[in-house]
Amino acid sequence: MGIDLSSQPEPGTAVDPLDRLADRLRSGTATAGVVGLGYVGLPLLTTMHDAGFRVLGIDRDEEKIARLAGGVSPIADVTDAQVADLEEGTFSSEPAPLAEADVIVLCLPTPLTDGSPDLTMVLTAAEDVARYLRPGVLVVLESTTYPGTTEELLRPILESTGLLAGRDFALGYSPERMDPGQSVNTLENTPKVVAGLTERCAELVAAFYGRFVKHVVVAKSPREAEMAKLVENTFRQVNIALVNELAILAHDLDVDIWEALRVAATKPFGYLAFWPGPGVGGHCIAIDPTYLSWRAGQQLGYRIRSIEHANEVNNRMPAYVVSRIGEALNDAGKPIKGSRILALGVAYKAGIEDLRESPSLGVIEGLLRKGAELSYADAYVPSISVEGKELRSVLLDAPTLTEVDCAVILTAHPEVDYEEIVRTVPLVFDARGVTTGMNADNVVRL
Ligand code: SAJ
Repeated sequence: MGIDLSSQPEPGTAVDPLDRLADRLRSGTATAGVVGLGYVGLPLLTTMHDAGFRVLGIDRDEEKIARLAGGVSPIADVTDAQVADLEEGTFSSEPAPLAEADVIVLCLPTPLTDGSPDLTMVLTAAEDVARYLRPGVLVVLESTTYPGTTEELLRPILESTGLLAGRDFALGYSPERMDPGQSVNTLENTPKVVAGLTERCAELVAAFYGRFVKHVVVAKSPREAEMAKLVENTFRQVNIALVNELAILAHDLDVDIWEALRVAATKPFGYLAFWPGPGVGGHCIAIDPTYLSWRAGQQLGYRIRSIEHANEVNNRMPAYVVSRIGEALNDAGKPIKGSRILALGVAYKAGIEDLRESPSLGVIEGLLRKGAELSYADAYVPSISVEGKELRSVLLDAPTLTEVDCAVILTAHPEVDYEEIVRTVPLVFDARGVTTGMNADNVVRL
């Protein structure tokens, strides 16, 4: 087969490094590296592999790397088989293999430390990338962060190498839209917002994700893409806080909030259903909106009051749920102190094992502080440590259920038989509305 000269440069002319990258993306011969192999990075790595990329997985957590190299996945959304399917040598706890990558995606956590954005892991990873950056590489940040991060923090670190973004290497931003614990919204079928520092960068980011995402949406610049992600999660945080505050009001007005929300949800336009709960967990909704409010404070001297208020309402829910459980036990003539209480579900949401920021832990701590004899059951979470105690998940069998005074539904994992819980336990407090269809006088709902 003859060489296709049309793609070869004229003799004596240097190949534009970004053209070479475009060729590799187009021909599917690019090597793609992911830095940060958590809930976002690991699914991205396996999806890129399935799309034909040679992939590299970098994570500073040596134990995680050892498990991955052994074919074991640390998260429910990626199976052991998917990990084992990756080539030998895919994983490394050192950044050196990035020297072989044509595309490098940063998927590092962006937590809050003392209420302020903590970009330490992103910036450390950027320093690692800079050590191995070459002409013709595309660097994309996926971590959720405030508008301006890619251009004002990432770009200078990468350009400290002397390479210029938009000329020697491409730089972009693309927010993650993972929805942990369910398989309907996949990486491939969820529209992916992308942005580039320059138009050329945007083309390359779009070409990269277009290899495995059905619908790529190009934003005007990284700032708008960074902002879009925070808008998405702030929307959830504020609306969850709204229904939590309305749940408190409805209780005081003797209104069944679950029934009111059920019928409200029949409105086919201009409404999106949210549901009250014991609070907001996860490393996204509970944290990301504060990045926006913090940035406003840092740059403009004012905070976003709807975000601050939503944080305050949601953060107050665990204590409110403890008070309502106390009220329900009191009505049954029992104090919290000495009552045998079984907490059902400790993960931050149904169907997953993730404990981060879980409001269930706040409720459990509150009940322990009031002297409850507390046990918990969560098939996804074998053990927790709260108030200096190590608790192990108990089996939801008859001996357990007949021994407790009260069961509290904090995270409604789908596998639990809530009808049996209601039939067997003398008092059930339901903070998730999973018993609304049951006519039982031993159930109290949030
Ligand atoms: N929650 C409520 N009431 C609701 C919805 C959620 O109390 O009506 C609570 C949940 O129990 C959980 C927390 O809020 O503790 C967050 O729930 P979530 O459904 O937002 O779940 P996350 O944080 O795992 O995933 C979200 C994604 N969820 C959906 O779009 C459904 C999405 O916003 C982001 O892709 C993701 O955060 C992220 O990574 O930003």
